[in-house]
Amino acid sequence: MQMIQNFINGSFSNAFDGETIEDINPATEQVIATIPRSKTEDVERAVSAAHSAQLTWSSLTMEQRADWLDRIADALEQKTEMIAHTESRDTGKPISLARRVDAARSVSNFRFFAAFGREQTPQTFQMDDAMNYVHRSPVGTVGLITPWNLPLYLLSWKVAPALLMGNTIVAKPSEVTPLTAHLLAQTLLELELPKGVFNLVHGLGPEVGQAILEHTGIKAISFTGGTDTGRIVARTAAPLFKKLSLELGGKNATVVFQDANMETAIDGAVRAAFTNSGQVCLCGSRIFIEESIAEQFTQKFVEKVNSIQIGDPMDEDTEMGTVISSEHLEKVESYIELAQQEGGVILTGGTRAMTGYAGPNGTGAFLRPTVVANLPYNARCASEEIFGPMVTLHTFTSESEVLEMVNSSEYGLAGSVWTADTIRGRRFASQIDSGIVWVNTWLHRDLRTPFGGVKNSGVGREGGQWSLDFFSELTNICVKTNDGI
Ligand code: TXE
Repeated sequence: MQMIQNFINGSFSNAFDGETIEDINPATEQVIATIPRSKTEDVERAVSAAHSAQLTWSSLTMEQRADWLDRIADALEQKTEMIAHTESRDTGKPISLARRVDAARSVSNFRFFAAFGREQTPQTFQMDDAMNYVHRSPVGTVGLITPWNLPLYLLSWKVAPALLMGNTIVAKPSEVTPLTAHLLAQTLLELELPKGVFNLVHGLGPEVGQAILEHTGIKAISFTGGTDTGRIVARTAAPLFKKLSLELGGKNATVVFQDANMETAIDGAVRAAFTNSGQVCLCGSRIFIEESIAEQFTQKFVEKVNSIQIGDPMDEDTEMGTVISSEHLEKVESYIELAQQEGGVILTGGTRAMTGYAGPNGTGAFLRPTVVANLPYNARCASEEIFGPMVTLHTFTSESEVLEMVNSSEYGLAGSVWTADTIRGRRFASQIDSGIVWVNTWLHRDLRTPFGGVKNSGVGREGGQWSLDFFSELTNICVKTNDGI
């Protein structure tokens, strides 16, 4: 069992009061690590270390910081297998997915921002009699709070641009999946990143997370997590005038028009629904099918879902592992029960998976991918974020009808549209209240593009230029060049 420690001012230490929390592998239900249960005092130490490092770090040139990001990417790439195994044990996700997405994307996040930083050119605006120079400076010490579904991927998505722009960091990973954040801290220690530039405090959201939000020495908060927690973050940080980026939940729509390529749409809809056991904020958990193809689509969709291989996350052939915890399993199961009360018909799934693989207690948080039909589009199960392997199917007869159903959601993060007519696809996509819409694909990411949601899915955008903007302050310096006016 690993005994994880905080990483503050370049060295590892316990929480100031020595308290710990257990970290559980959801596939075996065994305790695999303990982490510090940090509090305000630990955040205080981390912020003080970050402040001491601020000048040194921000004095480096963008080019020098980009070199650091490349060094971090190289070091993480060397550890691909370790990252994938660690993430798989901590989250219960298949090792193949952890390798392909979590490990690979964590490396590419650092690589991308290194290259993107080097491409930046100074912004100037010439007037007849003056020149405007847009000067960027770091925000200062920033707080990064991340969730359990894509632990290192989402942390690196924030750490890379924050470092690039000259900020120092106090990060808090989810208490449910702390291991790869620790691995990142170990890597930064090995690379001898200047002390205090990156600090990691582990613990519970309402304790150490809240202390980060409240600390007046932390000037910006980048948060990814649930919408309810997002409200707490906004309520706490906004009156302190911190910069805020909130990436919250989603209830994303997959819209399949009758002219869509059936095979491609089914593959895409299954992937969108069940990748990472449906625990990606971009997952398409409401599927709207044009009525004329609904029967055929539904039959083939269910066949495809039934072919998903559930089992030991460490098995290379496994396509779906567990959900994040037994508590979360119960939450998803409560929605399956609710779906039936609401009049839904379960077409497949709905029960715990008998995978032939189970932890020592004969359990593990395995749930069969679940497809529910016959629910009104505004039923609770079709409206609330479930964040598990459960989708609802709905039919429509016209574009205006489906648009109304899609936009009835309180969320607005992502969506996908499947049609042979890409002009219609683009037009329809632009009418969806959402930060990201894919046409004939899903989770096709170019890191230069804006990422974020509308409505209850969040505030602000990250990605490419938007990340650089969030992690920097802009000063316009206007220099008068023509005397006499
Ligand atoms: O997330 P939390 P939870 C959704 C999903 C899930 C629900 C709840 O629907 O079922 O949220 O998940 C930290 N101050 N998403 O409860 O609590 C917490 O420790 C500061 C969608 O696990 O939002 C963790 O590090 N921080 C989402 C982080 O917030 C606090 C991914 C996120 O956890 C805090 C995960 C506080 N008061 C869940 N309370 C997505 N958008 O991808 C908690 N935290």
